[in-house]
Amino acid sequence: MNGKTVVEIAKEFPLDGEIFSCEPYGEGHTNITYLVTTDKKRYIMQKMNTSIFPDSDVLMRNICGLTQYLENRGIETLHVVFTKDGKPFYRGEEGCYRVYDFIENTVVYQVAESADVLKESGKAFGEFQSFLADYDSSELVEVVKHYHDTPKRFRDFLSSLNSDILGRSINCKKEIDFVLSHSDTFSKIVEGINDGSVPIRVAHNDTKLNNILMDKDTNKARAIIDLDTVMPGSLLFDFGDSIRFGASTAREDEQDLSKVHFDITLFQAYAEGFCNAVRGKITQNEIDLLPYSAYLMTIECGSRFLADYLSGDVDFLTQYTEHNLIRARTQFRLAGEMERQFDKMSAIIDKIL
Ligand code: ADP
Ligand code: GN1
Ligand code: MG
Repeated sequence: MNGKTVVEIAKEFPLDGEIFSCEPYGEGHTNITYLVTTDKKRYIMQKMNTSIFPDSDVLMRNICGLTQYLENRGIETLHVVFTKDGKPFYRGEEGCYRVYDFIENTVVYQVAESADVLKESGKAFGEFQSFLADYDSSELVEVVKHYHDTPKRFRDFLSSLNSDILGRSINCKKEIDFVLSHSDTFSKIVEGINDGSVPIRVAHNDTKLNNILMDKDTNKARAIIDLDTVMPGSLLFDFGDSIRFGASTAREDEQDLSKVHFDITLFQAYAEGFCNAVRGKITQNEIDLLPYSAYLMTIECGSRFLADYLSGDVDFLTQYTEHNLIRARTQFRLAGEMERQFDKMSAIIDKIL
């Protein structure tokens, strides 16, 4: 492709020092992330995913507003580096690129190494909910409509299945059946939002454990990142998605399913952190739906992975052909185990709140 190299693009930003490397970094599924190292500082540069977030201007306006708001309140957050000509991102024939300061001395977990790590992340995501409670949501544009509209995600799944453009459905009959046989359980939260029984709040909407940076020395939460999807939503999406990813004994793309289990101790740890942070603000109806939200977010994400596998891997970044199918399998395994432990989850929540 013609156009600038990633190093040349990085030079569009007023970085401190001379660039000596620009390498792929991290395990996000959406944006293409690079670690840019100069002789003085480190930065994160991202090729923004303009197929999922087509309006980069609006997206970056959301992020700048939000990070400014958090920074003004002394909360550590992403710091956007503007281009040399004063723009929040670079746009060229190569695509759209943005730069953040690298938040140093932090770690990101792809799997919860201990219950304490998960409890700490629960506390941080719960507090994030509270910090944003007063954020003027008219400042936030809904950059992706129907993001956690699970019945719509199901319809999208059906259309990928019907098209089956690569003939991959033959490889995943069991997984397809799992989604189809659970489709009557998908609408509870969206219905609650529509009838007003589930309040709309500013939510992060993508609260997996690798979207939070923890301090290397203390293991305390430092910053919540990946703010692309911060939009009006439900607290239940945030709780549920964290459980989906964090209360698993294995990575999201573990190929050996015998290693993948929903761990009720990890659930309890996250629930304690999160619920204590939203105590007094969460409504009884939300409390009652917390266990279901974990199950729903897990099955929703599994259906999205499977739909993307059927559609030829267009939404999620993948490293190999079956990657999305492998991810879908872990999600369905977890969702199945959650279904069988609903009562235990409810008892834990009742005890905390
Ligand atoms: P995606 O939207 O593709 O998930 P993220 O914004 O989550 O991309 O970034 C991918 C990974 O890059 C994160 O999981 C984290 O490891 C790392 N990362 C992103 N931003 C920063 C930052 N400002 N400082 C340190 N690490 C970061
Ligand atoms: C994506 O971008 P990332 O990796 O943090 C996805 C989430 C999914 C998640 C599954 C914008 O998150 O919705 O839950 O993968 N983000 C987007 O791991 O679609
Ligand atoms: Mg991410």
